[in-house]
Amino acid sequence: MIITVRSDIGAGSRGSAEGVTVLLDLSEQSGIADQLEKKDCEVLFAEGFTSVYAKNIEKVLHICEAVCGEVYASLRSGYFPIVISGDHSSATGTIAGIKKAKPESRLGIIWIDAHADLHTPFTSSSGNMHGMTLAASLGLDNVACFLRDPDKTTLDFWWRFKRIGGLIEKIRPLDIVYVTLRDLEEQESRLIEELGIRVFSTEELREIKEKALGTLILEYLKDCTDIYLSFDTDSLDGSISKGTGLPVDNGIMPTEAEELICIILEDPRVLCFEITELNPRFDINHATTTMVYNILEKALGILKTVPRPSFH
Ligand SMILES: [Mn+2]
Repeated sequence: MIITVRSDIGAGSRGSAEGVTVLLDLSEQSGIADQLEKKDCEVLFAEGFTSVYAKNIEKVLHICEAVCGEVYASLRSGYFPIVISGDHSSATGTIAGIKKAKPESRLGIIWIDAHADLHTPFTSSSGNMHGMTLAASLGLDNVACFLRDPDKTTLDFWWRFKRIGGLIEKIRPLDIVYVTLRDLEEQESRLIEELGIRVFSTEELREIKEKALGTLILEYLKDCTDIYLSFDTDSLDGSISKGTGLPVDNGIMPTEAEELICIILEDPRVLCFEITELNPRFDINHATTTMVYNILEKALGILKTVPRPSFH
């Protein structure tokens, strides 16, 4: 099942919501998603509380609650959810939905992203929610590295945001794997170090190649019962891919990303895949759109071939 989330309000710049429509349109034109159910996550843009510490937090909370509900329903109905989202804050809802559907699950997270998304309202200088996704899923505040002193209303919403789906600590730090992480702040790198989160750099990928890296990642997550794979467009090399909110150089090449994602998706423990942060407004000559669409096409191809009772 394809779940679309047309929201970009968790990002610093607008436009990634349009990326969702572009990817869905291309999929429909080519017919690759013909056999799949589609579900659009309703995104209502009523007024909501916002603050400099966590921009649009009330709306992002409601969107993520909706994503949680759709991912939960999808898994419980026996589908494999493929989430196509605007900005990466949606993944807090995705993870919450997976845990709600499978509370006993030990969920491994493969986060292919230039960024760690480990900020909180206490540490973020931008206040952009798409930089807080994994901190929320881990139930962290990181007050030790505080930079700001958020007001009570912000913290009330932050508490609700961490608690989407009913659980606060949904995942364990040691069950997260970062791939091509390369643009992070001091507060985030301290957390990664303290919590011992596994990071694979672009250099490591290039040295051992996709197949060996995929095997290494899956082996690292051997004790996890389920795996969620999240692909942020900004993991792609910023020198060739501009169509995302925060492009960063020294990233993954499109063919490397395709190969690695396919190897990971061959593991039957993978129960959800998300693709996010394609921003057509910044996409010169549709280069990034083509790269991301090709990744989606390859991923759908693999998901169709690997026996999974839930893929429809
Ligand atoms: Mn991200």
